[in-house]
Amino acid sequence: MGRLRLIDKPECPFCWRVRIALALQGRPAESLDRSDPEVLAEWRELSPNRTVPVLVDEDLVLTDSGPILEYLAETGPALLPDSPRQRAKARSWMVYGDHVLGRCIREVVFEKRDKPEKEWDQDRIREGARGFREGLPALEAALGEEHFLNGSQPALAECVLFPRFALAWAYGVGIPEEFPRIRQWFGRMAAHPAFVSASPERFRNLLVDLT
Ligand SMILES: N[C@@H](CCC(=O)N[C@@H](CS)C(=O)NCC(=O)O)C(=O)O
Repeated sequence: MGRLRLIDKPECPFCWRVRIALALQGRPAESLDRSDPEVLAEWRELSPNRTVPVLVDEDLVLTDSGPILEYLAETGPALLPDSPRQRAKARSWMVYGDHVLGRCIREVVFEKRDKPEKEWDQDRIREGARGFREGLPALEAALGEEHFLNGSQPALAECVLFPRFALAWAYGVGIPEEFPRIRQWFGRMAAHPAFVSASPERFRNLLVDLT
């Protein structure tokens, strides 16, 4: 396998999860910011579904973070456990990350991101934050005594979930005190070198403040 290239957008949670996976695997990859005009032209040629991330491995071009993460897991270490039961569980957490947490927190991010505060739709923000928090008891219960969802090391589920929590936190939706295991788990990731290096620059300083 040659050097991987990732067509990337720093704060996109789908790109962010791929960067974490690459960092956890210790796999060198070139991150190409899609906003660069040359990269944009290449992305238009390579991405039939017009989304980032796109992973290029020599003549193999993969679009969508789902297949990209599966490919990384099948061709490198650290992302998926050996047991089929545990693998299926990790994939279930990915769906939870997108359908429960992601769907709610994007409402908050989209509402706040490009508007002055006085124009924010507070109902939309409240509703997004409420939905996000309603999703947390299931994760709190699953974390148990282990440091991470799949044991002592972070893996695929954390790649997907961490950006959702980091974005939530940066946009004013923290983890309430009634979820101590999630708070500790998030803190462990925020201090982990792979998660720090994969985070957008603006977030790196915030994460340092947190730990
Ligand atoms: N299901 C896709 C979703 C990717 C996605 O929606 N990416 C957004 C950025 S966060 C995107 O490319 N939007 C269109 C654009 O930025 O031009 C995946 O998992 O990769």
